[in-house]
Amino acid sequence: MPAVKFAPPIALLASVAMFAALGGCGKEPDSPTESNEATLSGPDAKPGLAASDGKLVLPVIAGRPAAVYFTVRNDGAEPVTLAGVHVSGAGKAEMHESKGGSMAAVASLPIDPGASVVFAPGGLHVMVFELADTLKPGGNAELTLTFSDGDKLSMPLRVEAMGGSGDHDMEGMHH
Ligand SMILES: [Cu+2]
Repeated sequence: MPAVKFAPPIALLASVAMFAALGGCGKEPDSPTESNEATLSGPDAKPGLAASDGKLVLPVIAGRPAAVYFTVRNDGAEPVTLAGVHVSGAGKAEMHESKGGSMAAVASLPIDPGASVVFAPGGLHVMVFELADTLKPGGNAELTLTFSDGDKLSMPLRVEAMGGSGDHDMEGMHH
């Protein structure tokens, strides 16, 4: 019977060196997407999907709907279909798409493998109704995406007051 062989020490040293090199690899420390994506490893993290840059823009006039913007990327091998949205602290949230000055509800949204979908002013957005008054500028909320297979993905939202000129097209377009 041959004696049990131990892994050559050189392999161990090599992996230690590699770990050190990876650990030292410089990433921008204050990148906002980094902190957003860091929370996606919880129980509500759908495998293969990454969401980032989430924000909730409060209406100028209380009682109006807010808008949520974010980016979601499908890094998986299969297409997925975004089928629903929920925002913490809000009674109702819907996917909408602005088209030529009006907007239409979006019931479901397919995302191909390798594709990103950007919810941004003037295009796709989540319209948020019945806002709790706990949602204040500078605070946080949570967006949960539900997919057609029942999987969910949650991401943090930074709560902002409506400010930049790019957001003004939301005003007056709802009831
Ligand atoms: Cu809308």
